[in-house]
Amino acid sequence: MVPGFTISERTQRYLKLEEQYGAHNYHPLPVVLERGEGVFLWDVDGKRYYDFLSGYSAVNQGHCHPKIINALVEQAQKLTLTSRAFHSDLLGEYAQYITTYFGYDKVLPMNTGVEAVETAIKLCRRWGYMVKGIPENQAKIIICANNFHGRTLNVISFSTDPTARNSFGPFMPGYEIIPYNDLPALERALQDKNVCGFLVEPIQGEAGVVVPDEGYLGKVRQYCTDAHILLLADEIQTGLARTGAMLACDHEQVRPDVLILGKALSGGTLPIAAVLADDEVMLTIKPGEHGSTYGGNPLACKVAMVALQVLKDEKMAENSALMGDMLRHGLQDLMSPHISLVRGKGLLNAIVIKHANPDAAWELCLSLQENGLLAKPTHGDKIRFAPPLIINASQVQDCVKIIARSLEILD
Ligand code: IF1
Repeated sequence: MVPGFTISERTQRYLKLEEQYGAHNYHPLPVVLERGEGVFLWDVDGKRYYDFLSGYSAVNQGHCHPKIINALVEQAQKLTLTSRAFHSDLLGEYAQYITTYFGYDKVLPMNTGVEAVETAIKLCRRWGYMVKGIPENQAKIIICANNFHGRTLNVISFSTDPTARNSFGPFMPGYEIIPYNDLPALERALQDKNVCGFLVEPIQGEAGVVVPDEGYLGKVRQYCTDAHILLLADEIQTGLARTGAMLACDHEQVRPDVLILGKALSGGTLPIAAVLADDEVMLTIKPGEHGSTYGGNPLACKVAMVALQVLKDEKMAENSALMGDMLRHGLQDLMSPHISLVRGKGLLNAIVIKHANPDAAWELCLSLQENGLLAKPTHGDKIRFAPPLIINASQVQDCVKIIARSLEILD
């Protein structure tokens, strides 16, 4: 166990409630949070923590960003939902705003990330039949191993993670899995004339922040164009300034045919996702053929515009690049025998723990919690370090010290 680690009685009460009445589909750290501001979170005992998860990159702008919260509250007092049976005064304005922001003809608004992924896949298949001329029901989409694109039955149909898939079948056909960061494999898969798209994370998040070789995305873009198929980029986690550029694809000047956004599109306030594409793709879906009750609601439209504006106004991509470099260098300089690898881009980072104890990463996270920093292990040995993008240099240095001190429990 982690020396000095105790759970207060107050915290225990919250944990018990969840345990008894909530489904057991998660294994969170034993911390109960009640307040957030900027890079910080506070638990029910009033203890303050650095947030090194940022709601899995939904809170890029920092917790309870005042401009985003103001927009949320003001709009909530005026109009929240019309459904798409009627127009609202904000949908057109938002559509113009976000398409101009990212340089696409049109947007299709959804709510959660996985809904946007599903939307992108539907668009891709439609385009395959209507534009490329693939015979009905033959369309194929290429996907990478170790992907994470969400948890619907269709999306887990192309997951390679047994934990996400096992005993949830039968699965949806029409997908071919190739290794990530493997151009020859992509080239081979593209020889099938029924392929209509390639769905890819520019950096694989859940896989443990796997950054592909330099030049990979650029080549992927070229291969997709040459084979006349759509490049679908899932930037739900890597987008919106997280990796030190507005989109991770921007690092290689790659423009996907279909851009998928979610998470930080609302700055962590409500589920807002979007799919962006040009007319040739977007207009293949006609009225009544796709949608959702909440997609494009006025509250979401308002919040998303402000959440995007704040990213630009506060130069969060630039800060993410600078602070990310500082964080990775700080971690490397620790020369810890327990860290076998530090990797990432901007403020999307992970360390790989090397230790005889298989629970070492979990115990390190408890130690970090004890010392005032919240991070979550994944796949047993990796820990993601992804603070809000407004973190400053002295805070990064403070965090590196906390991490150094916490590592001592593994000695
Ligand atoms: C959970 C992971 C992160 C995503 C990409 C689509 C989605 C996600 C690239 C779906 C969601 C979340 C889901 C969340 C944990 C988190 C996660 F560890 F599971 F993989 F961030 F790395 N594409 N990722 O990362 O978006 O429908 O959830 O809005 O607990 O499942 P969603």
